[in-house]
Amino acid sequence: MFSPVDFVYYLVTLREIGQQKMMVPKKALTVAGSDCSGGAGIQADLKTFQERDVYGMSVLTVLVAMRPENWNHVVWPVDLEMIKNQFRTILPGIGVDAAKTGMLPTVDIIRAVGELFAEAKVGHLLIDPVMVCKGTSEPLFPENTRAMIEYLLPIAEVVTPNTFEAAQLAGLEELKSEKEVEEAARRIHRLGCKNVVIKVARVLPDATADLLYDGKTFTWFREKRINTTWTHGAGCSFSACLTAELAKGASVHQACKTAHDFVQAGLLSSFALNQHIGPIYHKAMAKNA
Ligand code: PXL
Repeated sequence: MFSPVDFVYYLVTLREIGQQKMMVPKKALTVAGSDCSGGAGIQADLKTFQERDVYGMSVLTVLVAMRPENWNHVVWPVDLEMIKNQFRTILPGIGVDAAKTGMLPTVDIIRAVGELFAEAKVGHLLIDPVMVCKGTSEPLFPENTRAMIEYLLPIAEVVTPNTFEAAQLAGLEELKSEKEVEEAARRIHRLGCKNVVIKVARVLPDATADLLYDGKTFTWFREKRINTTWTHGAGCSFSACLTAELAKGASVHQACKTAHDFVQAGLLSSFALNQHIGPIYHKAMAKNA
C-alpha cells in the first residue's frame, strides 16, 4: 500500500519532473552547409549551439569537401526538394526560438529559404551571408549576392557579413578603414535588415573587431588581434553564438558581446588540423569559466 514515505517520495518526484520541464533548452536552427573538416558550416554551428546550451537542429543545404593536396573546395548542393523537406520537419514540425542561415549555394535555394522563412515567421532570424571560405579569395557563387539582397536581407533581424561580404552587399570596393566599414553598415541596413554586424578581422591595425549598427548607433567590440593563422570557422561560430543567445532571450547588443567573447576565447586556443587549416576551439570559453 501507499505509505507516508512513499507519499513524500511521490511529491519529490513530481517536483523533480516539474524542475526538469523548466530546464527544457531553447531551440535553434541552422540552415547551412557541411564542412566535413568540422571547423565551419553546420558542424561549427551545432558545436556552438551545444556550448551555449541551446538544442541545435539543422537543414543541410550543400556538402563541401576539400582536396587534401591544395585544400581547393568541391561543393555539392543538396536537392531543393530535400532542403524543403528538412525545413518542414523543423518548421512547422517542431518550432524554434531562433534560426540562422549559412552557406546557400544557388539562387533557387536562397529564394526557397527566404520564402520558407517568410511563411514560418521565426522570432529571431540571423542571416550569415557566406560568400567565401578560408583559403578562397573570390566569391564561391558570385551570382548569389543579388538573391541574398532580394530574398534574405529584408526578413533578417541580424545580418553578419565579414568585411569582404559587407563590401559586396554594400556595392563598395575593399573596406580599408573604420569609416568605410561604418559606411558599408549604413548601406546594408538600408537593404531592410534591422541590425548589421560586420566581422572586422583585418582592417584595423592590431585589432579585430565586430561592429554592430542598429540603424542609429555604431557599437564597436574591439580586441587586440590574436596572432594566429588558425581562424577557420570564426565567422560561422560568431553568428551561431549570436543566434543561440537570441534564442535564450538576450538583446542583440548582449548577444554580440557574448559572441565576440566566445570567438575570442576560441581563437586563443585555436589549433592546426593539418598544414592547410586550423579551427577555433569551441570548448575554450567553457573551459576558461
Ligand atoms: O567559413 C565559411 C564556410 C561556411 N560553410 C561551409 C564551409 C565554409 C568554409 O569552409 O565549408 C560549409
